[in-house]
Amino acid sequence: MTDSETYRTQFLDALLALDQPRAQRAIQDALAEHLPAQELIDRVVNTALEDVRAKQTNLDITLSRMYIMARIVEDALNRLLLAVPRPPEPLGTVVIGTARGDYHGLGRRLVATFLRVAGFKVVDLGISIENAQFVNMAVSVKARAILVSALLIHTAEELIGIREILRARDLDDEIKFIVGGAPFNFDPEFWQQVGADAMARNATDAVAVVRRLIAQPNG
Ligand code: B12
Repeated sequence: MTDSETYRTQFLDALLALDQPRAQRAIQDALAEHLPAQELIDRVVNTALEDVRAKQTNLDITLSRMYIMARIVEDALNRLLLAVPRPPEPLGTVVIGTARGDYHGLGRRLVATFLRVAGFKVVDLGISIENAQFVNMAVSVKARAILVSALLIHTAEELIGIREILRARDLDDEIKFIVGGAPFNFDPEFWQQVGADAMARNATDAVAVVRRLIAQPNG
């Protein structure tokens, strides 16, 4: 029996070598050994991603390599998603998207995938989304939270508009507003300046924050 640490090393090596078939094999072999999918997400994929993020922060990884790695991680998570036992009812619906004028999509897609794995119903609007669109969609699908990814400082600053719309429509209590992305990781108090209810530094923390703020069965 091989433990998750061995698969973690195999997965990370494959990731750093940009070798998608080898990364897939590590995940498939681990599943064939009956390691629980949730354990593989936490101990294999997520810890490998943290290593990669540390290297990215030290500028050891180029942008194009980062892009390929994020796609490999997304593919692994989508495979694991199929193997994770789902709660009998969705834990709640959330709307996610990237801020207007912002074309960075990798972090948002990872957060969306982690939330789906955790049992939330996720409506992903994609990139460059207007503030009003977030609120309109949240109302229309009865979402309990709006999650916005912003990687550029100026697109993050504009998110105060979401709080203004929520307040004007008296939706502050019903719909939580959560942000994430590089500017919020760089300045740990910035989320408050844009009127958010919370931020999270990574996809695992995003799940914990959403659980804390909204989790209860509502479809
Ligand atoms: C890859 C990348 C790109 C790619 C994006 C590819 C794509 N399809 O997504 C491309 C090449 C397109 C790009 C373009 C640009 N980029 Co760029 N990019 C990056 C880079 C290197 C990595 C971002 C990334 O994908 N990381 C990997 C993912 C997995 O991590 P993440 O996004 O941080 O997401 C995690 C957390 O932040 C969190 N999270 C993310 N979103 C959310 C949302 C919620 C709700 C929650 C709770 C959590 C959460 O969880 C995620 C998973 O763990 C960053 C550097 C950085 N440090 O972020 C620069 C960076 C964001 N880019 C930057 C810039 C300047 C640009 C350009 C303006 C460059 C140019 N001159 O054209 C353009 C802007 C285009 C536009 N209008 O959007 C700057 C922004 C600086 C600033 N002060 O605003 C950065 C910080 C680089 C730098 N140090 O200068 N970029």
